[in-house]
Amino acid sequence: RFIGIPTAPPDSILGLTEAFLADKNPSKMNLSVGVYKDASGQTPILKCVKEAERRLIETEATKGYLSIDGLPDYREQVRSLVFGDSIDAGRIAILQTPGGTGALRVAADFIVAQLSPARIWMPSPTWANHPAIFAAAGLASETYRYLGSDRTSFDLAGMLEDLNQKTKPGDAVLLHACCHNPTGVDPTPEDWKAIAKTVAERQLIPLIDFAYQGFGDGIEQDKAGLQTILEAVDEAIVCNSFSKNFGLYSERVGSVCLVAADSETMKAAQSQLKTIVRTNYSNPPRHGGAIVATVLQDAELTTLWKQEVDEMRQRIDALRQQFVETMKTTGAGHDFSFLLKQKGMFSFSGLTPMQVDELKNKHGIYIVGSGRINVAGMSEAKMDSLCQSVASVL
Ligand code: PLP
Ligand code: TYF
Repeated sequence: RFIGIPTAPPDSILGLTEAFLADKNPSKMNLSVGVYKDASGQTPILKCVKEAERRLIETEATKGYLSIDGLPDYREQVRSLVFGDSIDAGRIAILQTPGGTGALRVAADFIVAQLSPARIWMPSPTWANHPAIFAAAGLASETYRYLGSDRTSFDLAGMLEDLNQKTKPGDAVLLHACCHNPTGVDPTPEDWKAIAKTVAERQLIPLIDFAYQGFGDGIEQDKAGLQTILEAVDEAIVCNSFSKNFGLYSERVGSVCLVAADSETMKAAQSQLKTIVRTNYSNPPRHGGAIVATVLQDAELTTLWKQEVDEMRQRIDALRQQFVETMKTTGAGHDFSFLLKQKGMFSFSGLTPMQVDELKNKHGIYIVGSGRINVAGMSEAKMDSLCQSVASVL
């Protein structure tokens, strides 16, 4: 019977947007969910995407099913964008998935089906959906230390100690390729070398979540950590997403990429990944993948895309600076300059759950309970009022 089914708790991040929409405060601000907004507060459709869509409308000849692993042109572009020529294409299986979330779920199902009794080690903290996805797939998860006790720096020593002392060979380890969600705290290139060495020595399988390529230091630069890992190991899984860097949030486009030691192993693993997709959503949606492929196959549109990603990243950096500077003028006496070192959309502000609650209830400012602020949701025009509100709860 349906009667008696208990109500599930709302998503800790998306649930806040529901509350935000219902809030009648005229000066409300949503700095919770990780969505980019421009100066007018809109989440724009990129110009390169609009142009690709215009071309697709003219040329698209069918809405027939895609194959289980998606559009071949899309997969080839993902390979080139994420891996370049550093790895033999015959070792990489790529499947187009419904967003990065779809990729993570396929990866988790694959680990459970083929690598049991593996566990996955996640950074503490991590995106709240990570443990939820792994639990839904039946994949046991554990955490390793990531954020330092000062809440603003990376605890490399803690991470390595946990991986060295607690993991078993064959366990998976979740790594954020760049723009760590929720902290914005990323390893340095030197840190990545030490992480790669430990991952290889402990015979761990890296599951690299690459949802923010281009939002850290740049499209090419943001691959550095992933490349260091792939130089050290011969097996890995990479989950990428085009939600943020193409602004294709609702089109649901990403991919799960499996790197194997040789092409025979890759083909066997690929067949298993396809089985998982077949029994889940059958095959991916076409439109988002077709847009990404159209842009990345065209030199002019690719140039435009890179400019648009650079613009988004530079705007976020500018907002970070403006926030730090404006906070200084409030007289709150709290230095936020650690935000300037953080990468991507998010920053861990250090605000406590009580301060977060007060911001919401008194000022209509919504940030995630952990104190995570979506910097990409701030605006130049509302910066003063945001900083006054933050100062008043400090
Ligand atoms: N991984 C991380 C770390 C994320 O923050 C997100 C955010 O949305 C995703 C994966 C999934 O992205 P998508 O919206 O493409 O499913
Ligand atoms: O962390 C974020 O805000 C983004 C968006 O269940 C998101 O990754 C948040 C929650 C969720 C799905 C996407």
